[in-house]
Amino acid sequence: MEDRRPKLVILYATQTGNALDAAERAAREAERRGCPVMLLSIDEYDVSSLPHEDTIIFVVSTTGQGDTPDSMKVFWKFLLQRNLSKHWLEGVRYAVFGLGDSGYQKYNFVSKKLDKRLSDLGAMAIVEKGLGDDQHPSGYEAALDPWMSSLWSTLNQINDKFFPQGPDFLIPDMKLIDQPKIHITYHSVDKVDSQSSLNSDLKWIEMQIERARSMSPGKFTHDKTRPNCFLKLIQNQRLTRAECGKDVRHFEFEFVSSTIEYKVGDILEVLPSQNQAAVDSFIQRCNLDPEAFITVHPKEMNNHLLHTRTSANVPIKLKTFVELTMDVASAPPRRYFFEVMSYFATAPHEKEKLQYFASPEGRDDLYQYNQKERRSVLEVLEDFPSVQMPFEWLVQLVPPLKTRAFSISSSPLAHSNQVHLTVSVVSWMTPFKRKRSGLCSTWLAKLDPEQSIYIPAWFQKGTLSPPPPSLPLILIGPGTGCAPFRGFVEERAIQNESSATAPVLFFFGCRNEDGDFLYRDFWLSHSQNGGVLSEAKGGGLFVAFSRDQPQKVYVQHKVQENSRKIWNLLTEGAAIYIAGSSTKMPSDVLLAFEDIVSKEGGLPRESAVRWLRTLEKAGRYHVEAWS
Ligand code: 2AM
Repeated sequence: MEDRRPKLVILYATQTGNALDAAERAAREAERRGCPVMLLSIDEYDVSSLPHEDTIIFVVSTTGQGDTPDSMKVFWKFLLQRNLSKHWLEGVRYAVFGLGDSGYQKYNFVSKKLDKRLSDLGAMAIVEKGLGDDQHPSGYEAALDPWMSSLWSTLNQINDKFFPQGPDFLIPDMKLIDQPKIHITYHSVDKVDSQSSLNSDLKWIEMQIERARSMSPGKFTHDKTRPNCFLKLIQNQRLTRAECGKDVRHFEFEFVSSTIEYKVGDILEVLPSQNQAAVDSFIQRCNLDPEAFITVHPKEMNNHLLHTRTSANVPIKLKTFVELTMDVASAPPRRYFFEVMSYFATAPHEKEKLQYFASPEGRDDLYQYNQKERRSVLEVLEDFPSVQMPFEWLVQLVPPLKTRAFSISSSPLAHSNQVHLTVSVVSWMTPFKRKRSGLCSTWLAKLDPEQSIYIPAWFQKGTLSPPPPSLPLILIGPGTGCAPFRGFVEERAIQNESSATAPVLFFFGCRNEDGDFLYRDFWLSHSQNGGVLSEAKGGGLFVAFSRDQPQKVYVQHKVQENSRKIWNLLTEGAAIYIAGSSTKMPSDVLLAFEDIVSKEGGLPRESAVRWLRTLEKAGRYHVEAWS
């Protein structure tokens, strides 16, 4: 018999995976209420079919400085077309949930503008848009839970066929719906051994690159000039003194295979390796056979969500699969992991605790236990010893091992066969004083160039587009924010050998002159003897040492002190580039520029704000911030 129930279409646009998690949760909750769901990444949806939808749910995140995720760009461009009539989406019902960070100026910008545009095109919002906030003590889920419950009851009012047994009815036995979506085949060792080449490390790493590539579909496909590659580490040098409390490293890598083209301001993504002991403990804890040969596939071939959990078509050792694809000792698992664990717990008190964690009432406690304390999968499993999860579930739910992105700090003109990174080795204390450290930076910092280490990596276009030599530059890069500007200055210095280049002002900030003045000699040498940052060339180097005196001095203070110089350069057509690891820094620096434009340009504040916005639209105000 034909299923006449309406199907709920859920589209998500994600950059880091959080919007995907939220969308998957909404899909699961709808399915458990008996409603069929079609869950798609927004770039897999044909936007021209929007007017034919009945009800459509959007879960979208805002990235960087108010940007749409990469996967949403085509969809958004289509929706912005001027020739779409204001009746185009009449009769279509929709709901929007946004994920953002209120620490940023353009908080949840994408969900807000999507909501407005859908409504301008005649669609009708069925619930008020939900705004998830990373800054909330229990994360975006604090807003997701109430938004979803109002969504279910509204959908039920609109059409009671959505939920045949009402919005509060849940299919009781999760097994009815929740079967792992992964299939694992175990291969006999004899057969595998005959294909000896499969055992080579290189094959495994290639597979891993393919896996990471599939994690961001579209990102890699068309850009032939920035291929993925292996890099050989040739230098690992600490740039900071131990007393300053920071460990920032300079890494140099050599291209192994072909020459690779990249540009200053580009990004390098690096795939970290996991701690062997942690991988072994995980395998032991889960009673797995590390030597078994497996292939892993999603049960539904077109389930792209699970591509990240798929092995190549060749059998791979279980241990290698875990090591290369499953983040067992660094990333905290999602809420759904706890829910599935509760199903497999055999000790009653563990089951009860896990069920509480997975319930709306337990959400805040789970957030503290899991996200704030950054408990890894391995630690969580050790806390609940009665849980024995089948490997299929683990493969599906353990967070995938992800690549990490860094701003490139070299110019290809200065180092034809190399790429350099400037990396802060991340470590912090959780509220319960547990020391945590960043997986990739800690791993990189321990690598020894003598040991001929090859790492899988690939190049991405950065948001800081490379400036032509004739463009005057105002660069603001405190801390590791100086990374791309080291590349800019190296490049300018070489260009300057053949013909005169436009002036460059560079503002750097660090804690102490003696402690963490990154690349001190480099900047100083370029600011002397007619270098590109020298006064003789119309340039300048300005450094704010925040902790060398009782009151804080930051880059924005140095910017303000040089307001006349900056204004003159801006009127000559200069571009502003800002990079750094602080959430607040870019907005504080923007305020300083507003002051300058207002003061030196004699403009009221609002006009100064507009002036800078025009600068941004003209491609002369760039920001790259990371946390
Ligand atoms: P602090 O750690 O002493 O506060 C690089 O991290 C430099 O950026 C440090 O000197 C740091 O100072 C400074 N910094 C921290 N917050 C900032 C902000 N909002 N604006 C500009 N610089 C900031």
